[in-house]
Formats: sequence, structure tokens, C-alpha cells
Amino acid sequence: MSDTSTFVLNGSWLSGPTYKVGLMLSLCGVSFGYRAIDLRAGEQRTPEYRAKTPFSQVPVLEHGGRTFAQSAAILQYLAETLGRFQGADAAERAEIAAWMFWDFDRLAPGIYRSRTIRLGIFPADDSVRDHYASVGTAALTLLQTRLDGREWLVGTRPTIADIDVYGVVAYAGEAGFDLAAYPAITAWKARVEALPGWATSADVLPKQSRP
Ligand SMILES: N[C@@H](CCC(=O)N[C@@H](CS)C(=O)NCC(=O)O)C(=O)O
Repeated sequence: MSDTSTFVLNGSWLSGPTYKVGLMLSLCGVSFGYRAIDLRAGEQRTPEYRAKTPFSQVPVLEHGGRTFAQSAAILQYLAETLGRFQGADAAERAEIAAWMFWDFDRLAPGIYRSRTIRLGIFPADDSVRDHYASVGTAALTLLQTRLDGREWLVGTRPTIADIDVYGVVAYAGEAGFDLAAYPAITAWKARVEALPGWATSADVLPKQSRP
């Protein structure tokens, strides 16, 4: 394992993508510094933060003198760097990437957007709210079909595909979706939560903390 003492996660406690990275580090048993970025105050648009990422978003992971952005790319970097939760070969890694791309394309908009609408962070009228609710329902239905009869999304053990997708499904309740309607997702979610090192977003993302 490489030197892990230099991991610093820049994030927001409200941010699902930040949770994905914090959860990965926790599942890997890696301690990390955490820098809270105040999104409401626009800290993500300051020159200092922009020097870390061209995207002006959280999360950003600092490690080994470099910065890494986009949660899915960060999970891939950590899987390779730490040798955990990665695919066995190129074909499995491509399958894992496919689920992560699908997550960002279909699952995350349906659930994260529905959540921010419900929390009042993203004001929206009823038609917009209903649109994201139906996007989320379609994605959860697909995920239920995939997980019916299998333990993990890809192969026979947990991978970063599970961590990535879990980092969205974990917010389904707050977003207004009832997971009781999706028994295979509920069982898979419990399997993820039984992994050593699993932690809630409140555990891995302190509201106020600076390294
Ligand atoms: N695709 C990105 C999405 C990151 C993202 O949406 N971050 C939000 C918080 S959850 C953000 O930084 N928003 C602030 C802004 O856009 O100004 C990832 O997975 O890392």
C-alpha cells in the first residue's frame, strides 16, 4: 500500500459525491484530512480552490502533491492506488466503469436532484419535481432488476461500482423514494452497510473541520 498519510478530502457534508470518496477511504481503512468547502458562500469558485480543480465543485482529493476531481475518477484512482475494490481484469474494470457512468447519467440525477428539491436547495415547480421523480424511479427499477439474484453489481465481490452507486442510493429516502418497493436493492444496501469500515455520511463528513 502507498503512503496514505497525505490524503485530504475537500468536500461538503451535504454532498453525495463527497460521501462516495469518504466512504471509499473509510472502507479501505485509510484515515484522511477533511477540508470543509462552504458551497453556499461560493468557496468553490475562489481562485485558491479553482487552482485545485477546473470544475469548481466538490469533492477534490489531494494526495501526493496532486489533486483529483470527479468522484468516479477519484474512486478509480483510489482503487488502483490502494489495491482495493477494483476489477480483476480489463473487462471487469470496463463493466465497473459502465455502472459508474450509468449512475451519473441516470441514477444520480433522479435521486440527488429529487433530494435537493425536497431540501429546498434547488427550487423547482411541480413538473420539474415530477420529472426527476420519474427519472429516479426508472433508475431504481433498473437497479432492482440488476441486483435481483446477485450479491454485487459486477462479479462476485464488492467493487467501486457498488460504492459509487451506494453513494447515491443512500440518499433515496431523503429524496422521497421508498426502498421497501425494491427488495433486491434493500438487501444489497444492507450488504454494503455490513462491510468492514462502512460509515454513514455524518461519520465521514464532519460539518465543520479543517486539517
Ligand atoms: N460529477 C461530480 C459532481 C460533483 C457535484 O455535483 N458537486 C456539487 C456538490 S454535490 C458541487 O460542488 N456544487 C457546487 C457548484 O456547482 O457550485 C462528481 O461526481 O464529483
